[in-house]
Amino acid sequence: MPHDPSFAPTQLAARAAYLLRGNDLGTMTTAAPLLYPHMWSWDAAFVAIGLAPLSVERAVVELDTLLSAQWRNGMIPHIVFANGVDGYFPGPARWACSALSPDAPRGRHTSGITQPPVHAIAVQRILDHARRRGRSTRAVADAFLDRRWGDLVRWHRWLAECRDQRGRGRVTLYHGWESGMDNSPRWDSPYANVIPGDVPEYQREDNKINTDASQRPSDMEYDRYLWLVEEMKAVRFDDELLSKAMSFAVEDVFVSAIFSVACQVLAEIGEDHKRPNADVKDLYSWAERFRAGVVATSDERTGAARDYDVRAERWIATETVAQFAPLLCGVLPHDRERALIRLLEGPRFSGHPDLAYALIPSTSPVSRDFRSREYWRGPVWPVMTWLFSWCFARRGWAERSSTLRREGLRQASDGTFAEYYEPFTGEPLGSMQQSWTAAAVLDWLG
Ligand code: 9WN
Repeated sequence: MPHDPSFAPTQLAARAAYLLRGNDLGTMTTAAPLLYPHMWSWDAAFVAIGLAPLSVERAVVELDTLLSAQWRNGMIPHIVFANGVDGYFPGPARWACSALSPDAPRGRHTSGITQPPVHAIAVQRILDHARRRGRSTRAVADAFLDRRWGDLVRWHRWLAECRDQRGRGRVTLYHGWESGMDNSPRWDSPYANVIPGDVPEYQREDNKINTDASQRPSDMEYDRYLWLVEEMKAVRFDDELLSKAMSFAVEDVFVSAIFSVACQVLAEIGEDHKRPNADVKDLYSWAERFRAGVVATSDERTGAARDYDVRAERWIATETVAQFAPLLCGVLPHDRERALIRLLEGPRFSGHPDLAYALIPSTSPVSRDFRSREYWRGPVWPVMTWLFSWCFARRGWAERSSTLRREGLRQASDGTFAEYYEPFTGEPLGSMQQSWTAAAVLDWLG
């Protein structure tokens, strides 16, 4: 049974704000208090989106902290470690980035991989909120853009050049963690070809905090995750060498769609704020190239998008949320788009009759890969609901967007701010008090 809404919107917003304050270490917000006690890249962008209605100034600080850990080659790392905080594995010692890579930042510990590029969306939300505030707040947002424009373009250039070396219009990932959907069935077949060699001994921390094994990736999965880290360290995280050395290499259609949207958003910001023409032109051209890259993966009849396994030279078709990537960036011919929307809203996804809320499960409940409690293999992730609802609003689909918002808020009204939810019972799972869940609520109620 779905939860009875226990919190009214104003109470819920107040609790969400209180949560973000509680997870705030000063200049960074942890992704969650116990399970994730550091800053994660795409979490930080969503957190900034949630902070913007509360304080544009604090939202700017969040992105500044993240960008101050940007690598010299332009990569935004997937984790920026909080100084002196333990409790997460793999931590800075295991990654050893600054010892191995000349590109790693000096005064900050980070991981050596990346995450989905949603940051331009956060910049846009910050600028939008600033416009409605007084002169001094607007000045803070403008100064941020002056200060960080070059870094944001470098970030996008790194993705377009170093992570699409063959110019296919799709972002290549070398670790499932880079997709943000760590153990999605999307990666089962590429991971089957990752044969862990000599993985130095390790102790997981995550399963000491979340002790229900049915909610987290398995030990076998972790061996592979850690082996890929060793493969990266062996080539010192070098962009050129990674493309040859890694036993896991996939073109991620969902990240590619996000990247296309983010390039478009940043280009529009650049135009509005009179940034260099050459940057704006590059951003528009990447937006276009990655849109085309996404459409090229889509099934002619259903519109469903696929990932590509670079190592096995094979398309990966799975019934996951990533199938809907083309709906984010808008590329499909009309009929195909209609078919894909029908798939999204039909019984294989958000229209499944047994769902507690009409939301998009990470994996289709009718797929044989579906596991109702297991991380990215089935549960509904509120942050995904936010992303789809924002993209749909941008595409002019007001009703579709507000349905997701309404259902997302109904789900969140239990007040747990869970990382993910069981799709049929609405049971909150994973970490509670997850920052990006609170951020989604704040934006929706903002
Ligand atoms: C590994 C922080 C992150 C999210 C990811 C989510 C999870 C980490 C983990 O937590 O991943 O990066 O330890 O499981 O999959 O999307 O950014 O919230």
